[in-house]
Amino acid sequence: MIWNEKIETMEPLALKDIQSDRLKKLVAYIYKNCSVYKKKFDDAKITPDQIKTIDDIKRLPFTVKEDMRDNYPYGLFSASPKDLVELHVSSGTTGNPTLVGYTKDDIKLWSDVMARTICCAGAEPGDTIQIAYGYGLFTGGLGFHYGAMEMGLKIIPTSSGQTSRQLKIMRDFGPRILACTPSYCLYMADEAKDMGLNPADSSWKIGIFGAEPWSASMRKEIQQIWGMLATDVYGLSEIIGPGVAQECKYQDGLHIFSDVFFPEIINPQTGQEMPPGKDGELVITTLTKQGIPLIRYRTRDVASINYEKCRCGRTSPRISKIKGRTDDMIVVRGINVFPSQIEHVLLGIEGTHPHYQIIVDRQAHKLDTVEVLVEVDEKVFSDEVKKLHEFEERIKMEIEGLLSIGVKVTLVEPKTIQRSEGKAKRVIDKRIL
Ligand code: DLL
Repeated sequence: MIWNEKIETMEPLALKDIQSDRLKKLVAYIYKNCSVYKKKFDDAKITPDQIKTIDDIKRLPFTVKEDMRDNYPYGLFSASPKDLVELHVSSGTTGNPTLVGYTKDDIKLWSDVMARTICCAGAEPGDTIQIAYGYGLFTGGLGFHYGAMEMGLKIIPTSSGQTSRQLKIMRDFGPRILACTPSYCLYMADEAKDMGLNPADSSWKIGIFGAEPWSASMRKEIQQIWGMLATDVYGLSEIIGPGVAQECKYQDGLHIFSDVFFPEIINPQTGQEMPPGKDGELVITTLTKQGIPLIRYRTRDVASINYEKCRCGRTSPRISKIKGRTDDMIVVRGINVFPSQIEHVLLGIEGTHPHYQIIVDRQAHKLDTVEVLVEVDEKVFSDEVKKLHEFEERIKMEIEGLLSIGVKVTLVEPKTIQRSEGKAKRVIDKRIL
C-alpha cells in the first residue's frame, strides 16, 4: 500500500511543478519573516522574485548547523514562537544547543510523511507497532507515534530501554512492526535468548531501523535472527526528525519525500551538484515547513541519488544508505556526538589536558561502547588510587550529563596519547558499519 498515492507516484514533470510552486512560496515567506535569511539573501544579491522554478534553487545560499546555533533560540525561525506547539532540543557542543520547533501544520506534515514512511516499510492499517525509539527530546519516538496515529495503527509506545519488558510486550501483544535503532534490535536478540525466547518465533515481521549508520551485514543478521524484513529509515531533527526517506520492501535505496524535502547531492568541497549515482553530501530544502524552514541545509551525510522509478510504483527519487559524514560527528546508539563536546567538558576540569581519544566499539553487533582516554597532569596521576578513581568518575558524570549516553573514562599518563602533526585523531571507530 502507498500512503499518499497521488504524490508518491506522481509523474516527475508534475512533481517538478509542485516543487517549483512551493519553492517560490517558501522563499517569499522566509524573506519576509526571518531577518537572518533576509540578510543571507541580500548578501548573495538574491531577491525572491528571481526564483521562478525549482532549478533556481542552485542560486540560493546554503544553510549550516552553525546558523541554527548562532541564532539560538529563535533567530532562524520564520514563525513566531507563539505559533509553535512542540520543541525538541539537542545537547550543545561548546555553545548553544540545536532547537527545532513545529507549528500545528508542521506536526500535520510530520504525521503525513511518517505515515508514508511506515506504510513504505510495509505496514498495513490494522497492524500493531511497537515504538522503541526514545520519546522525549529525541525526535524518533514522537515522529513514529504521529505517523502511526495518522495511519490508525495500534501503538505500543515502549520507548527505548527496559529490554526484558520490550520482549514480554512483544510476546503478549504480537506487534507485527518494530521501530528502533538497528543496534538495539540486535541487542534485544541476545536478551531474548537469555530469557529463553527464540527470536525466530517473534511476532515482529517488519523492522523500521535508523537514526544511526548500519551495514548490509547487520541487516542480514537482523533478518536471519528475527525472521523479519529490516528496512532503513533516514531523517534528522533539523529537517523534521524521522520521515525524510524510507526503504520499501525492495530495499533498493530510500524513497525521499521530495515534494516536501527537496534533495540535492553536492561535492562538499566545491558545492557543485554531483551526477546521479555518485557520492556526495546530501543537501535538503524543506519546501513546506513553517516553524523553521531551511534552505539548502547541509546535512553532512554522504549518499548518492537515483531518479529511476522503483518497482514498488513510487516515482520519488531514492537516496543510497548513508555512507559516512563530511564532518567528525559520530552516532552512538542513535545519539549524535561531536568530539568537541567532550573537549569542552575536559577544558572545564582542572588537571586534565585537551589530549583525549574517543574509542567507539560494537562487540558482535551489541550496543555501541564509548571509552574516553584522558591525559591528566603528573600531579593527578601521582595521587592515590581512590582519588584517581573519583576524578575519573567526575569526568564520566560530566560527559554523561552533556551527552546523555554512558561512557567509560580511563585516565592515562601525560604524553601517552599519540600526537599528530596534522588534524588530531580524536576518534577511533572500531565498529564495522
Ligand atoms: O536520528 C532522526 C531519526 C529518528 C531518524 C529515528 C531515523 C529514525 P538526529 O538525532 O538529528 O535525528 O540525527 C540525525 O543521524 O544526520 C545521520 O547522520 C544519522 N542518521 C539518521 N538516520 C540514519 C540512517 C534522527 N538511517 C543524524 N542511516 C543524521 C545512517 C542515520 N545514519
